Amino acid sequence: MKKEIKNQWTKWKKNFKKVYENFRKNPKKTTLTILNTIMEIIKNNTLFFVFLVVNVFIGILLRYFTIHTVENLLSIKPILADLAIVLLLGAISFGLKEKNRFPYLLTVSIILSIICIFNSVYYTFYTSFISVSLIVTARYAVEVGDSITNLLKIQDFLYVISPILLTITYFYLKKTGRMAHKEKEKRSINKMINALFGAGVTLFLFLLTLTPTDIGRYANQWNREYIVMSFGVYAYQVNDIVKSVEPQLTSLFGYDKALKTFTEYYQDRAEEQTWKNKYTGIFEGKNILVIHYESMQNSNIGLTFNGQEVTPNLNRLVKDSIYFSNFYSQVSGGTSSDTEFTFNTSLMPTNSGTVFVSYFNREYVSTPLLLKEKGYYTFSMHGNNGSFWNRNAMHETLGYDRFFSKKDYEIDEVIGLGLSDRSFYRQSIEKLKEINEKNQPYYGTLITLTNHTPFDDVDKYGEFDVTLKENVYNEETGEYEEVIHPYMDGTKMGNYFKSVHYADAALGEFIDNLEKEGILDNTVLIIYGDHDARLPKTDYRRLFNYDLETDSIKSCNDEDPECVVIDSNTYELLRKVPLLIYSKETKEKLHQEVTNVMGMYDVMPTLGNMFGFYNKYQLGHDIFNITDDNIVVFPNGNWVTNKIYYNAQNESWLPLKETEISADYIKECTDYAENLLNASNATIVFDLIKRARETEESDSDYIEEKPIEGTE
Ligand code: GP9
Ligand code: MN
Repeated sequence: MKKEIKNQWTKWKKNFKKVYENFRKNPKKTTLTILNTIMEIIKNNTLFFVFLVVNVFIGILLRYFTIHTVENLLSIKPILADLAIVLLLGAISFGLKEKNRFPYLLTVSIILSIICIFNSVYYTFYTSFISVSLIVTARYAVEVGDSITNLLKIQDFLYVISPILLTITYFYLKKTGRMAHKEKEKRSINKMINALFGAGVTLFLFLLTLTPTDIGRYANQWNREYIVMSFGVYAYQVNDIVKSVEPQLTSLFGYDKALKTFTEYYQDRAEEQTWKNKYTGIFEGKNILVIHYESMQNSNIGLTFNGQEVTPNLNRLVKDSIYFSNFYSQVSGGTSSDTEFTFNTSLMPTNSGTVFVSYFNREYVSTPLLLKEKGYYTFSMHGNNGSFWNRNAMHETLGYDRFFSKKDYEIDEVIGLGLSDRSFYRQSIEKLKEINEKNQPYYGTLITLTNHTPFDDVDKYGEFDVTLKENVYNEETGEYEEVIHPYMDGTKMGNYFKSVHYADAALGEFIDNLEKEGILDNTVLIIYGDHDARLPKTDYRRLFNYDLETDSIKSCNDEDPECVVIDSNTYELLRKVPLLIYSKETKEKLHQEVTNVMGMYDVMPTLGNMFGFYNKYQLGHDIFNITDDNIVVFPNGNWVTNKIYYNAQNESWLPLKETEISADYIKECTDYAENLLNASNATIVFDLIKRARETEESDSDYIEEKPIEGTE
């Protein structure tokens, strides 16, 4: 091989010299000769070149259909990266016997098109690119998601053109006899070296285009859209595979860097809470009931159809609660489980895998564990299988004494995914009565189920009209007549509102029963929407910009200030969820609306201040301490403050206040977000809280064992 490379190198040098000299003498003729030679090379290696072109093309197609910008379509960076990888993969084919070449190229093309298809489908649902680390959790998404046929679009299958065109070319070449080769069984080492050289040059050109930000983001893998935009989907997937196996090989690499990140991030953290405000200790010793409200969005609150409230009960509760109206969940691929995790630990989801599934065996400082130290009994309740999201194991890790799951409930009424909320609450009340009698103080989490996508069990939700009724004067009869416009009827969002209305009625009954049973006398109720319902943008456009004359969506233009533009950034703001703290005290005097931006990771520090517990490793803040200065970081590196929503994927932003935004401000917040995500990831993946505790323990052992001076 060494000899062949040397020979090829001498040949290239000689050819290059010759071409250069000819070019100086007769540029026109030489250019023509070069073009002819290229054509000749392509003709003699048609299959290889078709392989290159189609696989680079499907990479471009994927970026276009997911990220949707023209500059993205024309961006040379990812094209170079895709080409380098495809060249490398194609080069290998020349090292194979001729008869194995086509099967090999076909297999690679199938794999590459599958990568594109999977990413395309995944992007539709999660607005992000797929991770192989999520394969273990894929079954959860399949079990609870929209039926797969609802998700698939024609464009998801365009990528099969790669293996199809390759096959057509192969049979065409075979038929026309161009495939026949004198040395059929021979490997073409020279061609392989040439192709590898081509891959090397392309890679070099690609590396020249990279900025330090590109490299940093590739290494961290938070910002998946950005990576695909700059590195192409193939390089993204390669990196994703490396990142996904990394945790399995923690002891082999990454540990030292992670430890450094962790140590630096937490080095100035106090061992105990350092601040005080008027909420410090107000609920000390009280019971806590948490309602994890499936897919409940903040935009439902106050929304009406023909004068009927979508969530009359929640609206009533909001008035008597400390209501956080600018609150975001911070979920990644682990949705419900990510929220449970962040709510209870103030850490973020990881950049690969799902914490509940991949990192359930780590050590965390959690709300249930801290409350247990204060004598609380802790439990969780959910009508679905205990194994779903690996809750059986993870609820134990989080410190719940008891997890009441499907096997503890009678499945007597099924809506959507399983046990209906009404039946779940009814059966839970019985368990709660007992706990309230025997186990005070307690901390309990109730995880609801009915209001879950795909919201198609409409018949069971009960009546809720999402049409638009209008009273129109009829000149002929001289009377007003009711005209019904379809509005949201038949849309996914319309069905969602029906489902929400059901879930709200069930919650209303539950709270009435809690009050009746006296369970709320000494209990604080925390209610949060676990994440948004992932409703299509077009449904929001219809909701806000409905043209009842034509039963269609008005297209926004500058002349219409009423028109609500729904782009990818405004959509993110609509993903807000509600958070409420409700108790006797809030009903009497503490009720208020808190409008400062807040994330799921701020709940633990905020509650900690009220109930008297503190987590040194919390990433969020007590909202009553940080107030206007807060920042909510999302798992993909995007962030939001009271001033702007920043999209780190495409570096665009949406102003939320009329103030000057400086480049320094954006940089400062973006760095803050990246440091926080890196620290969180390092903490979880490398189990560093456990390590910190063990180090502290061994340090204190050492101090204890040290002989007291002068006693020896
Ligand atoms: C299933 C439920 C749904 O038990 O918690 O999980 P999600 O799909 O929302 O992550
Ligand atoms: Mn959920």
